[in-house]
Amino acid sequence: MSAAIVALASGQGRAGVAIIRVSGEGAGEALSALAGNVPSPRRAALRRLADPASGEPLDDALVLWFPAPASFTGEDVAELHVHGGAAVISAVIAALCALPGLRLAEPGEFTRRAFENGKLDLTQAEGLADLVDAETEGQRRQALRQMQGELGGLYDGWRARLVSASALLEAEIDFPDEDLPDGVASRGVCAIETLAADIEAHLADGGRGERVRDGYRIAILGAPNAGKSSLLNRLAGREAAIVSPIAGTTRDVIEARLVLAGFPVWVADTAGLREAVDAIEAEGIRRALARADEADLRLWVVDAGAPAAVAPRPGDIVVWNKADLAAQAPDGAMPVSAATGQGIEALVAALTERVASELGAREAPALTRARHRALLEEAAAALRRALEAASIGAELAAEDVRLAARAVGRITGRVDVEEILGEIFARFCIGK
Ligand SMILES: Nc1nc2c(ncn2[C@@H]2O[C@H](COP(=O)(O)OP(=O)(O)O)[C@@H](O)[C@H]2O)c(=O)[nH]1
Ligand SMILES: [Mg+2]
Repeated sequence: MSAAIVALASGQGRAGVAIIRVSGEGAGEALSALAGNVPSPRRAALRRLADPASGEPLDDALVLWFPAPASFTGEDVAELHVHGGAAVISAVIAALCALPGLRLAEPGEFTRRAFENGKLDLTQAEGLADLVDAETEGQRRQALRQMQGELGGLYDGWRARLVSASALLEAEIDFPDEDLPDGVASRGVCAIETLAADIEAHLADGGRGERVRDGYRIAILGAPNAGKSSLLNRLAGREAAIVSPIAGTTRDVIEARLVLAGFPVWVADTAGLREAVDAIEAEGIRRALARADEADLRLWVVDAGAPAAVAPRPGDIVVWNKADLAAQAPDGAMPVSAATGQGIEALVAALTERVASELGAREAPALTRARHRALLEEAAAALRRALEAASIGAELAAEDVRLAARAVGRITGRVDVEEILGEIFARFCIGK
């Protein structure tokens, strides 16, 4: 067990209750130094806390004792539920840190110890970080599934299958002239083909899990004066973008964040698409087109009073704006009036349905991070090489399968992870 660390585990600022956590060697002594005798494991007890140096009473608190290994970190853990005022918290933390061997925790240090003690794998630690950051229902659900080990279980399963496929190939290397049971090597090749297909299908999920974390992106596009900025303001419910009858008003990309179907959504208003009159507008149009390219969905706004041609891609939505002024919407376009609000509810319903169908939960857990994507791409590339090499010789193939297993193992932290640990845990806040 490592030396004990101390931190505020609950949020900063005034609150009814604040939770101070101590983990490591000496946590039990620290608890009894402040609270008298240690309560029975995992049972809350009311105690008068006092400063061990001066005897000065600090607070009345609920205290809990989680002896190793049945604790969050896998070490001895004490929790002090004190009154959530700044002076109480700092006095209790100061009294704890004055005890020999205790110090303040670094960001993410509790979770790092939990990982090092095998309480969770790296994907679970990342899921925990996402759960703490989750702002919408969809984010909470995805983070919870990941924290509960669904994604890590999938990757560990792949790693185990890769290890046994490489064993089948190695059997052929080690006993080339002996009579192996029929088709040992070809069973290895077969297993690799299936795994490569599974990994590639997971990679080709359109970034669903990453969208749930970072937000689904909608770009509003169309001619100047079509009412793009008015539409953004309608959707956002506030004056996010400047609206004016002067064409070319919007030049930069302006974004508003919405929550649709429980998922974060970024809606971007852009400069109107036309021949630019100056260099700044030209840059605005360049940015608009770049945003259109990255977006998950494009809304093409057409001015019903002066319809201009638009270039929707399959799946894009055409919005027939200023329906209060003019003619029937053409087939397939949604009539709205950003000015009066007419048709906005139907548009929001269509967007909600789209976001829900693209990001909504599936059976299989989604890929959630660029870190996982990079390692899986490495694994998939190694498997493609292995399949090519298999026709030449088992040695080459076996080496590539081992590389693939290593890459997948690094996602959950089963193999050489030291260098990535610092990066992951430093993103946590202190006390987590
Ligand atoms: N009558 C009517 N006018 C609108 C509507 N939407 C926008 N406008 C007006 O059209 C002009 C251009 O709007 P704006 O949102 O700045 O267009 P953008 O250049 O596409 O961003 C402004 O004068 C708006 O008040 C609408 O639904 N009906
Ligand atoms: Mg505008």
